[in-house]
Amino acid sequence: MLRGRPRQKEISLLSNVLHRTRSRERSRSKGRIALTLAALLAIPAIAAAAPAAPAEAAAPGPKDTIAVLFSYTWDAIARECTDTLGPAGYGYVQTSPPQEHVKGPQWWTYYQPVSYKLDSRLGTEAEFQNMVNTCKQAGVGVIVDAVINHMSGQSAGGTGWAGTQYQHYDYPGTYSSQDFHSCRRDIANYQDRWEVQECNLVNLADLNTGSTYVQNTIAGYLNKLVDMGVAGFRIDAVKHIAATDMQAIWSKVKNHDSLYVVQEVIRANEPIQPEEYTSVGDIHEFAYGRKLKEAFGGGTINWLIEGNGIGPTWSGFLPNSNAAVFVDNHDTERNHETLSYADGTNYDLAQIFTLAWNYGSPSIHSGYSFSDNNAGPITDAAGNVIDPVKGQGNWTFKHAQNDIMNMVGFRNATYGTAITNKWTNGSNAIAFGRGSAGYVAINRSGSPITRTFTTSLPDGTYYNVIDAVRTGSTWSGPTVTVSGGQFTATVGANHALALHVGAKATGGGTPVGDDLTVYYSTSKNWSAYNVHYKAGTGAWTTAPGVAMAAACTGWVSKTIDSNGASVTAAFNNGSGTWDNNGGKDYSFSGATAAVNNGVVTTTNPCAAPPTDDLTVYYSTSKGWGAYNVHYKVGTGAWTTAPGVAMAAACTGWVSKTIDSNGASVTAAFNNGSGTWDNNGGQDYAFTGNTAAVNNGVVTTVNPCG
Ligand code: LM2
Ligand code: CA
Repeated sequence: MLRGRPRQKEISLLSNVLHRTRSRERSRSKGRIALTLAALLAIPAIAAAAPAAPAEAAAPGPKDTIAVLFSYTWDAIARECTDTLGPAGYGYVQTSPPQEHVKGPQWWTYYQPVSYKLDSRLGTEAEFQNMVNTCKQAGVGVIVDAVINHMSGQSAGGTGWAGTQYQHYDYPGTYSSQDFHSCRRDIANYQDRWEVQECNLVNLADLNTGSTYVQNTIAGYLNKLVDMGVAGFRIDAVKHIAATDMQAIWSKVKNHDSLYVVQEVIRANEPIQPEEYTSVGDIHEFAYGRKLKEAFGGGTINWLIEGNGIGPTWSGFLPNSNAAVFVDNHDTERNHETLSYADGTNYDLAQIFTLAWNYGSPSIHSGYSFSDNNAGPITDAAGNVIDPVKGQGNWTFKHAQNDIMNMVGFRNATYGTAITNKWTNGSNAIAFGRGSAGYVAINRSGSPITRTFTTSLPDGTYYNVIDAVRTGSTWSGPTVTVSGGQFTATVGANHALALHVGAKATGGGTPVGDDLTVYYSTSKNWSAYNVHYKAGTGAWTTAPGVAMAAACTGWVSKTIDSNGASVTAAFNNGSGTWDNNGGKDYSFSGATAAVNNGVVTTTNPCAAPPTDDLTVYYSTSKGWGAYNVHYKVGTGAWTTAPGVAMAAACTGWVSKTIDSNGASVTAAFNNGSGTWDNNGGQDYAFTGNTAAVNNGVVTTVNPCG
C-alpha cells in the first residue's frame, strides 16, 4: 500500500498504481492526493516553493523485504544491519517482542508480556535504541513484533524479566483485573467470533481492547517505540482483537500513515477473516506459504506460475496491496504448516521464488535450528540470549545466505516490473522474467536442465546472482550471456539461476545496493541541513526531505539508497531556505557527491588524508609570479634549488603535497628567480599532515578546507 516507506507493492503498470492510489487515498485530503500523484508522475522538484511538509510521506523507494531476525539480541541486529542487511538491500528488520516478559528458557516467553518496559533477555532499552539508530543509519527500518492482545498466561503469577511482580490479570503499574475481558477461559470454538476475541488464547490473559484505558495504554507503548524511531510493527494475534478495536488502537498511534504495519491474522475456515483488517494495513497471507509447501515440498512447482500464477486472482488470497508473504515464520516452522530451514534446498528455492515473484511484501525468516519445539535460543547462565554469530551455535543466518541476499538485490532491481517470458516444463522446472529488468529459472528436479531461454533482458553478460558473490559493487562468479533475447544455460539439479540488470558484467548497468553519500558544506551556517531528493524516476521525499548529519568539520552528509540510480536533489534548512541549484536542482550519480557553494565534486571531503603526507600551503600575498618549495624530509637530502613548483590550491593560496612518510620537513620558499622566504634564515620546520605559511606565520589548518 502506498503509505510511509517502501509500501508500494509489486505492480506491473503505472496506471494501476495511479488507479489504486486514487481509490485508496479517496478519503484523504486533496493536498495529499496531489502530492502523491505528483510524486508518481515524477513532476520535477518543488524545491524553490516547497510547501509545508504534509503529514503523509510519499512512497520513496522499492525496498520492501523484511529480514525477521527471530530471537536475535538488539546488539546482534545492529551489527547485522550494518554488515549484511543494509548492504544487501533489505528495507526492514523485524525483531522479536521487546517488552518485559515472563521468565523461562522457552522461546515463547516473549509472547507473554508482564509490562511494557523495554527490558528483555534480548537486550535493554539503551541497546534497543542503539539498534534502531544503527539500523536507520544503514538504511534499514526496525519493525517491532507487538504483543497487544494479551498479557501472561501463568496462572500462578511470578516475577518478570525486569523484576515486575505479576499475577494472572494483574500487572502493577500497567493493568489490573478490570482491564481484561470477562470470559477468562480458553478459546474452544473458533467458529464463535466472540469467543475467539474475548476468551483466552492458551491461557494468555485477554486484554479488553475495547476499553479506552487499554487502547490508550497499548497506544502509549507503540508510541514510545515510534518516538524511538521504529519504522513499523508486526502485530501479534490480530485475529483475537476485534477489527474495530484494532482500528481504534491504530488511530491512536502517531504518524501511523508513515509506518509499516503487518498483522497476523491466520487464514482459516472461520468467521473472522483477514480481509476485515485491511483498513489498518498489511496482513500475512498464510495461504501463500501453505501453497509453497505444497509445490516445493511435495508435488510440482509449475502450477505456481501458470495462468495468472499465485497471487490476488487465486481465491482466498489477499489483494496485492495488502498482502505480506513468507515461506515460513516462527510458528509455521514449528507446526510444519509450511516449509522450514529443515527442508534444505526446497526451502531455499521457495525463498528464491518469493523474492523473484511479484506478490506481496516478503519476509525472510532467520532463526535457529531445533529439534524440541519449545527450545529457546542459546543463553548465558542468567538467561540473557548470547549474541548470534554466523557459523556459531545453531543460528541459520538465512538472511545472510549469499543467494538470498542477492535475491533481495534482484527484487529491488526488478521492483514493479511485470511477469514476462514464462516457461515451465510442466512439472518441476520454471522460469520467468521481470520485464527487461530480470530473469529467473528454478529447477526443483534431480537432474540439471540445459536449454535456451527466451528473455526480455537487454543484450549483455550477466552474473548468475544465485552463485555469484558481490563485494561492494564488484561481482565475481559465473556469468550468462544474453544475445538477441535469448541465452543458453544449464540450471543445476535443485538449483536456480537469476540474472538482473543490477548485476551485469558487460553492457552497462549499475550494481544494486549501491548507495550515494551526499556531502553538503556547512558554509551556509544553517542551523539544520536537509536533503530533499528522488532516486532515479522514483518519488521525491516529502519536503523538507531528510536530515543530514555532521560528517566532519565543515560538512554534513546523508547516505541515500540510490541503488545505483542518479539522484536529483535540493537542500534546505528546514525553515524554508533552499539551495536548489538556482532552480535546476542538483543531479548526482556514483557513490559520492560533495556540494560547496553550488560546486559539485565527486570526492569525499571527509576522507582522511594519507597519514604520511604533508601538504604545505603558502599564501600568495607576496604577489610572486611563481611559487616553489625547496625542502628536505627528515635527515634526507635537500631538493635541488629552487625546489619544486607549488600549484594553485584555492583563492590566495598555493600548495604542494610532500611525501614526508610522517617525518618532519625543513623548507624554504622562493619565486624561482632568486627571491626567497627562508623564515629569516632559520628555514621553516613542519610536522603532521598540513602546514600553512602566511607572512611568516605557520598554522596547521588547511586554508582551503
Ligand atoms: C502468536 N500469534 O498470534 C504468536 O505468533 C505465537 O508464537 C504465540 O504463541 C501466540 N500468538 C501468543 O502470542 C506462542 C507459542 C505458545 C505459547 C505462547 C505464549 O506458540 O506455545 O504458549 O507463545 O508464550 C505457551 C505454552 C502454552 C501455555 C502458554 C501460557 O506453549 O501451553 O498455555 O504458554 O502459559 C497454557
Ligand atoms: Ca482478544
